[in-house]
Amino acid sequence: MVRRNSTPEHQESRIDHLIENESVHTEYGDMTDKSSMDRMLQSIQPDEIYNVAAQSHVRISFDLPVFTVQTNAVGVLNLLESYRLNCPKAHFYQASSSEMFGNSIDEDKFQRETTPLNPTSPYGCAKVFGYNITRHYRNAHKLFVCNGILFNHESPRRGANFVTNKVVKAAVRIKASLQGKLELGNMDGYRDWGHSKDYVRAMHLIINHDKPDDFVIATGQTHSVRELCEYVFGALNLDYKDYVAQNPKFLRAEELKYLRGDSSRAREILGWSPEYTFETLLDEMIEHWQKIYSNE
Ligand code: F7E
Repeated sequence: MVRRNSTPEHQESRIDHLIENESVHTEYGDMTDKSSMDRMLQSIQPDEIYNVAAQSHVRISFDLPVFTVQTNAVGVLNLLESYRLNCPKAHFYQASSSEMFGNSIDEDKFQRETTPLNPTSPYGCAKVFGYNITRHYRNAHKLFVCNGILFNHESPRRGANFVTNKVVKAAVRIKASLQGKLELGNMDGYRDWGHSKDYVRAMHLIINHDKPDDFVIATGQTHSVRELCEYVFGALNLDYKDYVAQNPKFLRAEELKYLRGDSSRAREILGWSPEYTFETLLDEMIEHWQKIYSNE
């Protein structure tokens, strides 16, 4: 499902290679327009539905709180209703998020399926609604719906306004003398960063499990944004302290300070474990940007 965009060349540019192969078929739709989902689900009758649609940027959700809630919360309800009425035999995956935990941490300093949800952003609040309404549809209507509670997942395809790709891209540009400085927000937040390929594999395992359930997907390792900078600039033989400055415009009205996920249930029940580490993930991202800027 693709959203209409005023410049057609940006509509599907990130999946052009799949569309050219004809391995993907797209239709216009929007999470705030239930009629678009009815049309699609009636005609396609899918076996599996993955809802990964969202206004996914946490800081921007403070600027666009109503849009974020309409898309990330009411949008999930639109899709669940359309699914319930048009193709209830399908399996349904809801992209829930570690941002739902907010500043709630268990005594052993991990977050897991039983950790209370205490969100600290409009994005997190909307995701809590999406999570709860998905569980409600499972209990009330006996549908095969599940939540993956995914911690941060990254790859070279990550948008460059999320911190991993922002840091990697800037460090490679600084190394190539294409840029002088990098401005960031809070450098003392901790995140549990994994690779999107590992996490998409987990989504597929969750939706194909023999019963619908909710699972935390995380690496179990946590690093601060400062440590991220240290690793990335260090890999390029640079000292991040010479280049990184704080700009308050990247701070959030309420910061989520610490995330570290315990994915034992997914590891035991689904047999999932990540192949990438923090370091191999970042090495792949560095290599990606080096290839792009070596041509300039
Ligand atoms: O921030 C800090 C920022 O925007 C990570 C989304 O996929 O994961 C993602 O949400 C950390 C935070 O991701 C900058 O304050 C410092 O502590 O890359 P991020 P996020 O907010 O954790 C969750 C699981 C989702 O569900 C979301 O959809 O980095 N930070 N300086 C910065 N972050 C950004 N973006 N830009 C900065 O300049």
